[in-house]
Amino acid sequence: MKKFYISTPIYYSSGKPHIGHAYTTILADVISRYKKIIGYDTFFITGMDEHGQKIETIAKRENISCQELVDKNSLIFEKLWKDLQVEPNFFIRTTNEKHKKFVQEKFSTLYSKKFIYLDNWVSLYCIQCEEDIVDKKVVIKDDKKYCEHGHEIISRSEESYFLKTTEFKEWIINVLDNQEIVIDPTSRVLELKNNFLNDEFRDLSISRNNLNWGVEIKEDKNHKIYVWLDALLNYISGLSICNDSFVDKYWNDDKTEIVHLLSKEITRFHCIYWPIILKMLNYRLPSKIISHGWIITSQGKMSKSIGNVVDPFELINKFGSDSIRYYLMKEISMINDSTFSEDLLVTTHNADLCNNFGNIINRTLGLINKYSNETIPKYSRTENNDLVSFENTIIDFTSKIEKTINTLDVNLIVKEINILENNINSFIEINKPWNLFKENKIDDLMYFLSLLSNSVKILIFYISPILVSKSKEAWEQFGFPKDLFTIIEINKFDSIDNIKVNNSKILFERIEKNEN
Ligand code: ME8
Repeated sequence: MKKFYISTPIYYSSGKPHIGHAYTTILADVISRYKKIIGYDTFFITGMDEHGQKIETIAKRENISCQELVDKNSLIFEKLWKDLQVEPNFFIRTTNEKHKKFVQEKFSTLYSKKFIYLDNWVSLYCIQCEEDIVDKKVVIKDDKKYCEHGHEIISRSEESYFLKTTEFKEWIINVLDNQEIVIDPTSRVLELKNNFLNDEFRDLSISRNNLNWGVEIKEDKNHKIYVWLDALLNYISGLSICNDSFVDKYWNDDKTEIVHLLSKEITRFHCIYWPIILKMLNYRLPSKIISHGWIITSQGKMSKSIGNVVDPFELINKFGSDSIRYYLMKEISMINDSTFSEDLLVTTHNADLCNNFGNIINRTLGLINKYSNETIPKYSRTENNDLVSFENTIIDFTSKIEKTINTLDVNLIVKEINILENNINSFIEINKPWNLFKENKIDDLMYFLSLLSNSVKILIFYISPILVSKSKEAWEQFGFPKDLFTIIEINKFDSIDNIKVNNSKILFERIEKNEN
């Protein structure tokens, strides 16, 4: 069986999740579900990045322990995934004892291989971003120094362990140039080379000696491992925590397709440092890194001080998880920044889900009830060219959609599903079953209903990774058995012969736009 492993970034436990976290995680969930329905053995991981100075500072401010803070926030993230029907195979937390041990072991390996050395670290540092800021990127305002995201930065000088990343500079440039890891969109490669793999590229500082809340270095108890080495290793430690054989199965096997999903601000850690760490540890490289754009709002980047942070829990209460999933997968570009719009979410819900998908289900069930005694007719071809040509349209769709799924371009998958829906609507309008009935062309009418039911079966199957709960409801309304829900069965036109359909119920209620 072909294998597929997909990860999201592990999110900082310092705050609550917003729509950006929801977007990446839904996207990973959707891609993983798509791969699964076309026959892959998939593993999907997400989780929490729970160490570092930011956590320490916030815990102190809230007068609770760091552990209490990360426990509290990780529950909120987990609840969000449940409410959004995101179902990871594993939810990793970097405070997990087995993860910490894994990180310590890998540090020791790197240390014994002499990829790590102790030196003095002098740098400008952003605690919010947990990263060093090179001089070029410092923004000075009113005599204070800020990073490009507007956080105030500090100067620090302390002893630190460093990873000899500079030794691998030429190697990583070659990896990126030769697409040994496919970076999507490819334009990010040039950005990485221009902005980071230049004369200012330095060895990576991987420890702090003034931090309490971090993984202890066994070789030197005065130091804690600095967040990025700890965090990046989750992609392998998570597998090993889950099952002893999973590192071999989902990582070490060259045939496993490994995909990391993240957005542009942390591309450098995933596309430069992570491959170098893997190389130093003799692990294979990921197959693809998808670095999507940001969700912004009409007032610009989301920020607490502007008060424009979009809360996914509020959206779930208003619209339900399927509509949010669908809107995000259709309207948020996987490449460029996109503006979040609640107005567009409502429009998409009404137009695509009520008037189109929901209506197709309702209409098809209505036609079966009216003309075929609530039973899907037996699949039997007639000479009617319009009907035969629609059968070919469906076959074309199923062969094409599998290729599109393998590109992992969810925007494109939704486009193809929308085309299928339009074809189904035109099929009804052009062939007018009510006329076939009036003209007593019963064989054509039965063939029409069989094709229509098959096309809807295929539509429900291929929309199911996005509309997780409504697709189940639609499947049940048709009375399709559960064991038909496989890529092999879905392509057989006679698999739903003589199935008695259930009553149709409205799947999506229209939402009135809030005019304020
Ligand atoms: O960076 N639009 O965690 P983080 C789209 N712990 N996606 C967004 C977004 C937005 N406006 N804002 C955040 C970290 N995201 C580290 C990662 S991984 C080894 C360690 C998503 O909580 C996007 O996927 O800041 C981004 O990369 C991630 O959340 C950053 O989450």
